Amino acid sequence: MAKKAFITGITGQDGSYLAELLLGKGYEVHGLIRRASTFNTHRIDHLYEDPHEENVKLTLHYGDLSDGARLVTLMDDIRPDEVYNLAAQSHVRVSFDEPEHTADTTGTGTVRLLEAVRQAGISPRFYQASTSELFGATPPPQAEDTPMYPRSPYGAAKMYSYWITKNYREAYNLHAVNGILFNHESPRRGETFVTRKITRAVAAIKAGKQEKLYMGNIDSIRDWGYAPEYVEGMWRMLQVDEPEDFVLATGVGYTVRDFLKFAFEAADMEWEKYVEFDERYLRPTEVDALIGDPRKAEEKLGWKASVLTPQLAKIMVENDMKQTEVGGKIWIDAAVNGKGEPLEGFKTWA
Ligand code: NDP
Ligand code: GDR
Repeated sequence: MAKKAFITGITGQDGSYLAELLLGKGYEVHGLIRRASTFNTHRIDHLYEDPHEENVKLTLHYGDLSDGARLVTLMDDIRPDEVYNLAAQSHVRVSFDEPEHTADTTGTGTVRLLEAVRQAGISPRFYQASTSELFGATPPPQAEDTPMYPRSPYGAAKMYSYWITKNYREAYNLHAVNGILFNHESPRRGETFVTRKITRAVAAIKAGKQEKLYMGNIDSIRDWGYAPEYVEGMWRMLQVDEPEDFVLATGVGYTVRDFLKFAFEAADMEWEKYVEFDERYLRPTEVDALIGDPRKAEEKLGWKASVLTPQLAKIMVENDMKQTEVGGKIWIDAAVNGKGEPLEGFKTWA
């Protein structure tokens, strides 16, 4: 019997790669999607299977983390072996504009899903998408035992999810783990996160379609890895028999300014000629520096990031330049390894 996985946030960056990875491993994958007035499944359209066919491996279910009753029904019907809770209002800057909504989705949403698992009387392995934003004001390097000090409504909501996941592990013996993931990016990254905003602008400027790029704080330091490798780490965390929390990171930090340099250089341009400051992208409280210590994941999971930030910037710029060439049509990248070869284990498509 194929293992069954349930993924919230399957339409997001990580959810789409995770679905590919699990389908490649032979799982039956179930994903939660939100009803919207326009299609929101472009990151997973290449994985779509006609539900009228036999042996369908990917099934999408309407629902929302704000709707607990729906989550109970889904857990009871699907009875998954593994649950990955990736859904969230995941934008830190936006969380200052919408703190209550962020608390409801990114915080309370997690306990709704944990409760749904408990009420359905099932005991799947449970992955919670925790974040380096939990460390916030605590200086790097940051590891699993570093004191946490979130600096945004998003970070505070994720803090609740982190602790409620641990609590369900201790209180109900649920096999629940927190993956404390540092920033990870890809050609599928949402367009308003800093890396993708930069690489899309590089492609548009190169093509003569844009003149300037307006940025906020370019002194902050982040540890940017490559998303397909991080979803592989999520899966590995759930294969360990003892549930434990893990940091995933490259272990190397760069400033936003460095990322600008890498991205513009990938298109033979100098960033200083195009970038201007706009205070609207500043945050009321900033997280100055995040650099992870991934040694525990390497020792216990055999996981190590192979794509570092300079190469990541190049992968993203190349993909955005291709997208610009094809007139902004949806162009789904394949997951590759540090040498640009197809990453093992992911479902491939025609
Ligand atoms: P995205 O923003 O790309 O995806 C978020 C997903 O959550 C989308 O599928 C979105 O659906 C869904 N979603 C949002 N609100 C709800 C809701 N109320 N009910 C159901 N689904 C909802 O995030 P990423 O893929 O980048 O990140 C995945 C998870 O990992 C998030 O929880 C994020 O906070 C966390 N994380 C991300 C890191 C990163 O660097 N990428 C680092 C550490 C943690 P829709 O498509 O309809 O909007
Ligand atoms: P982050 O990612 O807040 O780290 O959260 P983001 O890419 O939004 O910001 C990174 C850094 O860049 C600075 N910055 C700008 N950011 C954006 N978005 N737009 C700008 O114009 C800009 N100019 C400068 C920011 O101030 C910040 O310092 C991401 C999300 O994926 C979270 O869900 C996840 O938990 C963390 O990474 C780890």
